[in-house]
Order: sequence, then structure tokens, then C-alpha cells
Amino acid sequence: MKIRFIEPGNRPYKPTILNYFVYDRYIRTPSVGLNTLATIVKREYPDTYMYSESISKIPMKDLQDANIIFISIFTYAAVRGYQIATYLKEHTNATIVMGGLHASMNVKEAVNYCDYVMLGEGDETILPLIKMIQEKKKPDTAGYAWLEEGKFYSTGKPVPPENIDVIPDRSLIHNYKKMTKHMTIWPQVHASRGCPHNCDYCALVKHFGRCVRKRTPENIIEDIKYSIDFFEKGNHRIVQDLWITDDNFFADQKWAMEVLHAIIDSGIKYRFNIQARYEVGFDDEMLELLKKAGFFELDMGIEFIDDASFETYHKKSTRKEIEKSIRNIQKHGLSVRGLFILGSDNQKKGCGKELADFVIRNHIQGVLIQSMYFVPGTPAYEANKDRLIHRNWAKYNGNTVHYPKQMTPYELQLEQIDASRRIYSVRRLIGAWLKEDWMHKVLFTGEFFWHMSTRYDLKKELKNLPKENMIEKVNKNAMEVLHNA
Ligand code: B12
Ligand code: SF4
Repeated sequence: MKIRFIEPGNRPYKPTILNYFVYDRYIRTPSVGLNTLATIVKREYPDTYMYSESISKIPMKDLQDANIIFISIFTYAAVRGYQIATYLKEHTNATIVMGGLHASMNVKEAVNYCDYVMLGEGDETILPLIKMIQEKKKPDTAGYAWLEEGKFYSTGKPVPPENIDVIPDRSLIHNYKKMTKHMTIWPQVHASRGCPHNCDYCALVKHFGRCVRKRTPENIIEDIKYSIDFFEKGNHRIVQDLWITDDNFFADQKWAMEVLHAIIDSGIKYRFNIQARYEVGFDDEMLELLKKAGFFELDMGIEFIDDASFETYHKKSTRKEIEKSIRNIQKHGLSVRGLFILGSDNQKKGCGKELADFVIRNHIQGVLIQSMYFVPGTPAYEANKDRLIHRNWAKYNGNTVHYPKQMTPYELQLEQIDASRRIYSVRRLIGAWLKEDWMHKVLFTGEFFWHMSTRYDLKKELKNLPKENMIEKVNKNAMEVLHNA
């Protein structure tokens, strides 16, 4: 049995000197989720291998005689994923299986491009599917969907796995070891899945559920050690940093402390950053442990800076609490990175400058700014699906894709560009070199170029964005109907 795994990119991989300096143009870190599944499959089927367009081209030659090809898609990679799946269906005899957040949440769309879509997390359902395919049987347990003579069949979403103690075997990913000399990719470990909150726009809580499942501290430590080793051996990395990518690592406080104690006891000397909600900023004991374990930065999903937006999307936060939390985190010697959304119904023209002022005033060191976007299956999508400009998923990578209430899409995209330009200005770059520590000098410089490339893409998209707001659009359409009548 020859089994291959493919992670399509938002755009295909292209080798260029820029990949050494600019993250996210043609280079990104490969999927830990798909790598985990490949690791599970490899135990039973030795001829298993993975390609990720984040770090290499996909050699179609190797896929020609594969028996099963698994393709993973997030929304931003769906168009490219469908393109690859269509090509492989036409040019190979392999059974094509799609999965991942977008395929699972948009199953009726994805099923048109492959033989099976796998629903939810694949850890416990992937081996049974391979067996069914080998035995030429149709699935009769939860977790699968397919088309038969044009009719849609689904066995429903499976129960999420409880035991997720799998260490992804990075050596299964083509070209990965070679690419670890690029400072624009970095080690990452995913320690838990699920989040007890329920923000309206969040696809994750729909995909992984509200019940938090955790890996054991021992398993996480082993993974961290392996991951660091994989990146460091044979390289001279300037920035030594491992990213714990959980969405809400601190949801189970007791477990989070156990993991931090385990890192301290293991003697691992490395730098870590981690995603967090603002509440952790009020937990002094946790902050002290984080510092002791080598964490230097918390990546806070702040999203909005006005209380009205928090209320609109049921994000349990307030601006005042967030600012208080940031101050306390910084007092403990940790820096804060902000993850933001622009384009809520409550925001108006000028929100880009307001965001930049907030970031600068609160000394937030690094930002990801993303336009509001709605993923099918989320409450925010149901409420806003009539306001999408298009469903070209390839553009759902930070661009404006909807009609905001109080601006035109064109204006919203300009606000994003404005915020990025103000935060990553040359003056602030010089300031970082004069005032920040070594780590943040390097990080700010890298992000300065990353944001420059992001702004270039955002500007390129401007010409496609409507310069009218939703009401003007509806009125114009009504006038056209009247006129034609
Ligand atoms: C690490 C990370 C990144 C990394 C690496 C991404 C990667 N290659 O996986 C980097 C930094 C590159 C990144 C970038 C971006 N990201 Co990101 N990222 C994440 C993060 C935090 C963790 C991913 C992860 O490891 N998950 C854990 C594993 C276990 O889950 P998984 O990958 O989904 O896999 C499991 C299941 O889904 C399933 N599965 C997955 N694939 C398949 C395939 C088959 C065949 C089967 C059967 C099952 C299956 O089984 C796996 C194991 O259970 C997620 C949030 C999250 N929790 O997922 C956001 C997330 C994936 N990112 C997101 C976004 C939007 C982006 C950006 C567009 C942000 C931006 N504006 O720049 C960019 C896009 C990059 C690009 N241009 O291509 C969104 C995607 C939303 C969506 N609807 O698709 C997420 C979900 C965050 C969010 N809060 O919404 N990201
Ligand atoms: S807190 Fe974060 S991960 Fe949890 S539901 Fe809200 S946005 Fe999603």
C-alpha cells in the first residue's frame, strides 16, 4: 500500500532567496495536524510520506502509483487543494481523500473534488478508512462523507479522540529537515485541542469542540525535545524559539501548570511563545512559571479594541481588562503579541489608526491583523453570508472579503494597510534597534519585511474591492431591477 499526504499552500511553493528573509510569501511551516495523521498511518503502512507546499513543490511523479492520497485543507488553501485533487483524480488511480477544517465544515463542497471527505479529526478514523478502501467496502462508521451517483452520503461527525499523545514524525515531510536552516520557519508543538469558549466567528470551536483534550506532559516534553533537535542539529539558528500553537493552552489551569513544571524539570533551555486569552494576565503564579520555563512572549487573541465589537461577536473580553492584563504580563518580563481582526460591524473609517495607536501605546511587540471573515458552519457566517463579496477561498487569507456595516470593503482594506504601515514604520524599526532586546530587534526586523510583503498583497487586491457599501449595493441592484422592468 503506497500512501501519500499532501498539504496544499495558499499559493504553490517557489524556491527563492526571499524565503530566507520573508515568511509567508512562498514559505510557511508545514501542518502539524497532517503530519500527525501521517505518523499514525506510517506505523501500519511503511510506504507513507508527506508533501507540504509550505516548503517544497509536490512531485507529481511520486504520486502516480499511490493507492491513497490524503489532502488537508484550511479555507485559505481550499482552492489550491481542489485543483490538486482534480488533477490527481484525472491522472492517477489513487483514492483521493480530503479532510481538515475547511473540508469538514464545507463537506458538501469538498465532496465534489474527491472520493471521500473525512469529518472532524482523523486520528481514530483514518486507519479504518484505509482498511475499508483496501477491502473495497463503503464506510459504515461515523466520520466519512462521499457522493455515489450524485447522491450525498454521510456517516456523521465522529466522537473527537481523547488520547492525542502522538509525536509527529517530522522526517516524514519531504524537504523539511533541509528547510530548517531558514529562519522564516520555526519549530512548533500543538499540546491540546478544543476551547470552552464560543466566539461567534470561531471555526475552531466548531471543528475541535468545546471539550478541551490534552496531551500528557511527558508526551509534550518528548515532542518539544525532538522538535528542537530537528531544527537545531546542523544549523546555526539566530532566533531560537518554539511556538506552542494551542488556541487556549490555559483553559485547564492545572494541566497548563503541570506542563510548565515539566518543561522546567526537563532542563530544556529554549525560548517559547504561546497563544493565550487575556485572563492569563491576571494569574501571577502562571506568569512566573512561564517566565521560569523560558517563555518570552504571549500571543494574545485580542481581536477587537472596542467593547461593542466584543459584545456583537460574543467574545468575553473588555478593552479595560485586556489593557490591565497586558500591563501585568509585561511586569513579569514577558512581551505581548496581538492577534487582531479589523472589519467588525461596530468599526468605522479610522479603525486602522485607532488599532495602531492601541498597539503602540500598550507596547505590543508584533501583530497579526486579519480582516473579519466568516467560515461556513459558524454563527457569524449564518448571520453574514449575504454580505460576502465572493466565495473565492484563496483570498480568505487576510483580505477583506465582506461588506462591513460602516465602511466600504475598499475602505476596510485601506484601514488594514494603514494599521500595518503605522505599526511597522521605518521610525519604529529604528526604535526597535535602539530600545529592544536582541530577540525583539531580530523579530521586529523580520516582521517589518513580512508586513511589507503582506501590504503589497493587500494593495494588489484593492482594485477588486467594491467602493460602495452594502446599502448602496442593494439600492443599486434594486434600481437596476426597476430599470430593466
Ligand atoms: C500553526 C498555525 C499556522 C502556521 C502553520 C499552519 C499549518 N500549516 O498548519 C502558519 C503560521 C503558517 C499559519 C498561517 C496562517 N494561518 Co494559521 N493557524 C495555525 C494554528 C494556530 C494551529 C494549526 C495546528 O497545528 N492545529 C492542530 C492540528 C492538530 O489540527 P489540524 O491541522 O486542523 O489537523 C487535525 C484535523 O483538522 C484533521 N485533519 C487535518 N487535515 C486533514 C486531512 C485529512 C485527509 C484528514 C482525514 C483529517 C485532517 O486531523 C488533524 C489531526 O486531528 C491554527 C489554529 C488551530 N488550532 O488549528 C491556525 C489556523 C489554521 N490559521 C488560520 C489562518 C487564517 C491563517 C492565515 C491566513 C493567517 C494570516 N492572515 O496570515 C495564515 C495562512 C498562511 C498561508 N498564507 O498559507 C485559521 C484558518 C481558518 C480557516 N477557516 O481555515 C486557523 C484555524 C486560525 C483561526 N483562529 O481561525 N497558521
Ligand atoms: S477564545 Fe479563541 S479559540 Fe476559543 S472560541 Fe474564542 S476565538 Fe475560538
